[in-house]
Amino acid sequence: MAGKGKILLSITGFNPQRWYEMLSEDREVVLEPDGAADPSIEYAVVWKQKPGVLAKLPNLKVIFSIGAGVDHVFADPNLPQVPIVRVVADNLTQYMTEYVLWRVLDHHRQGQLYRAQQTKKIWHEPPQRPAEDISVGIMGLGNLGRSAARALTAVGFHVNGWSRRPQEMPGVATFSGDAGLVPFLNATDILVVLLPLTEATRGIVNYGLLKELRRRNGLGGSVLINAGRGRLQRDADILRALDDGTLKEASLDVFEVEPLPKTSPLWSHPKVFVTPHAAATSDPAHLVAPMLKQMEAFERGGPLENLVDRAAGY
Ligand code: NDP
Ligand code: OXD
Repeated sequence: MAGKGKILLSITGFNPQRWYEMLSEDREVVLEPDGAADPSIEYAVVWKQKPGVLAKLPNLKVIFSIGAGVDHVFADPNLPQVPIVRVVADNLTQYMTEYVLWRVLDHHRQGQLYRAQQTKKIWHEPPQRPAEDISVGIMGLGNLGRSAARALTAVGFHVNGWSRRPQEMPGVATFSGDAGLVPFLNATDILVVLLPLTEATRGIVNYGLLKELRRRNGLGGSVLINAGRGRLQRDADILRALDDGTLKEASLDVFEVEPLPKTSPLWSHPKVFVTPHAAATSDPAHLVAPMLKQMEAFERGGPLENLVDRAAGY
């Protein structure tokens, strides 16, 4: 471990034990508050770090987010000006792709209806339609959005994608920027949100946006699936849209406030499927090794991969 930069592990919201054990196999790791101002700390591995803790480190060189999203890192108003590396990993991408496929297929194959029928012992077969009749629109055609798009096209869905900058993707109709948003929504039956939370995207999934989705379709309405971030959406607007028929159903993995308060009507809404920010878990068994590899490469003078663009906020 001699000569290797020390790591500060700063995690809130869950037990960091497994991350601590695995990182410690290679380098010295300190947990707050012991290591908070230690000059030998060169790396920080974080999830929702305590605000101000990183600014105290005089020799911090790189911040590693243990998630793909980095809004939790930027929430710190005293964030030091060092590179931020985020997670881009096959394992995490696979989890998210599975989640998106699962939710899209469940809505497409009318899971909600069959579950309701089963509770009443109703034997009734509604009409079926092929995947190719349904357009799934993915907001956020990045690492996770592109993988989900590939899986959905392989099943036969028509797929639209929306991104900040123009993108090309075989088999996917792509839209970008403010000008592309309404045309993208107007051509979408099932909306999948895989955007990062930034100043530009906060609250974007609101009633006005949901109104633009295509409702006259084989599904009998439009569907929202959000696995990006909760503060991309307005929970109250989703409830309003579900109650007035603007939305047929929703699958929500993320919420404005997490954990979702027990008083939220989303918990018991018959048209809502809730998961607890569990679409794609950051598993240290898959993510620690590439993180340590990056630290080693960085110490040999190599470039960092998966860097966050601080100006864009993701
Ligand atoms: P990427 O950075 O690879 O992709 C982000 C995509 O969003 C890009 O296509 C980008 O456009 C687009 N985008 C960003 N800002 C805008 C904007 N203002 N307007 C239009 N498009 C925009 O991120 P990932 O795919 O790796 O991850 C996406 C998000 O998924 C994460 O930020 C995180 O919040 C969430 N996530 C949720 C998890 C969960 O368990 N629920 C697990 C993992 C991630 P462009 O291509 O032009 O850059
Ligand atoms: C992530 C997450 O950003 O799990 O990776 O939310």
